[in-house]
Amino acid sequence: HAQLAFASKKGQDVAVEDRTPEGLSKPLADLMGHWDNFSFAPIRESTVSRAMTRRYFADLDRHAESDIVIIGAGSCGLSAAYTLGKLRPDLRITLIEASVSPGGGAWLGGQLFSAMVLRKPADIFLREVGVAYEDEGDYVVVKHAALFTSTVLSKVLAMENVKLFNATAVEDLITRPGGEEGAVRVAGVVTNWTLVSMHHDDQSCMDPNTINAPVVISTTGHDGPFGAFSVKRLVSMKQLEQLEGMRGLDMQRAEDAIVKNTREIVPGLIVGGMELSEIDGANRMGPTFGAMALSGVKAAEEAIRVFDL
Ligand code: AHZ
Repeated sequence: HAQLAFASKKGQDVAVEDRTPEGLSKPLADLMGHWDNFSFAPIRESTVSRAMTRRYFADLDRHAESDIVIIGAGSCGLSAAYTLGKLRPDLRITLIEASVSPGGGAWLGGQLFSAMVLRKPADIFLREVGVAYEDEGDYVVVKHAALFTSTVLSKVLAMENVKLFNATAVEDLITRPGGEEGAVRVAGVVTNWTLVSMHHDDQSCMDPNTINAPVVISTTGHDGPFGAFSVKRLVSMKQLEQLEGMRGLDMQRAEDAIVKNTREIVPGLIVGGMELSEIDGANRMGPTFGAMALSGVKAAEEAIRVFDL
């Protein structure tokens, strides 16, 4: 029998259960067909509230001092979080996503089509996370982009040292004076509920919250309603002269450029994924995701290098 490990009783981690020949766990199989006398264990409403809020506030408290913050949980941010979480279980990693649903543009393969295309050698990342694909020679195809995203997401969420705060927008960067006159290094992020961020024009005085971290990875995508957040802020705080602006679509060139250029842009701030194209004037690649996965891997590598300095 295949066995399943899962959280069961309060304070206990693992119960191992037998499975039926069809592969269902025995307790689930036993439940089926017995719905007439079925009822849930008792609950009081406040218990549910406390179960959520106690954990959330403990997480806020713990992650107020993080080792690495990742802004944006799209395909690049999730790949970075996965790689970092795996390589460095000793680090406290905070993933902040403005949308309620993490995943960015990686729930569909392109337009409204399902399949996700990744050019080799990004198949290495698919094997790493355990996502099946069809091998088409120079490229591989995952049957649904949501399979890629949900798999990476589930692995990241299960990591002890990673916390995702979704529905939370990064509104600004925390900075400290850098080495040269006028230069800064990034030392964390300024956050707010996304719905609050969206109402600064019609509500007054909704001050944000903060998270300190010596290393921040920004993967907020190309410019748009939510995108290119950190690099636009670097321009307004005079750390970048101007953004080159993302260029037109050229799959062949775009993906190599994004991976190659994934780097620390100002001390303490690493930029990956399509946000980079706005700094460097790189092409977009459209619906092929290999560069997002591998830029995430490289951003994680860079973050560890900077953290260990
Ligand atoms: O919600 C955004 C998305 O989930 C999130 N985000 C943006 N601004 C944020 C902020 N605070 C917190 N201020 C923020 N979160 O960042 C995520 C970016 O995901 P994405 O999928 O847009 O970017 P990516 O670089 O991971 O992947 C790009 C995928 C693309 S775009 C493209 C093209 O246009 O040609 N081709 C590909 C493969």
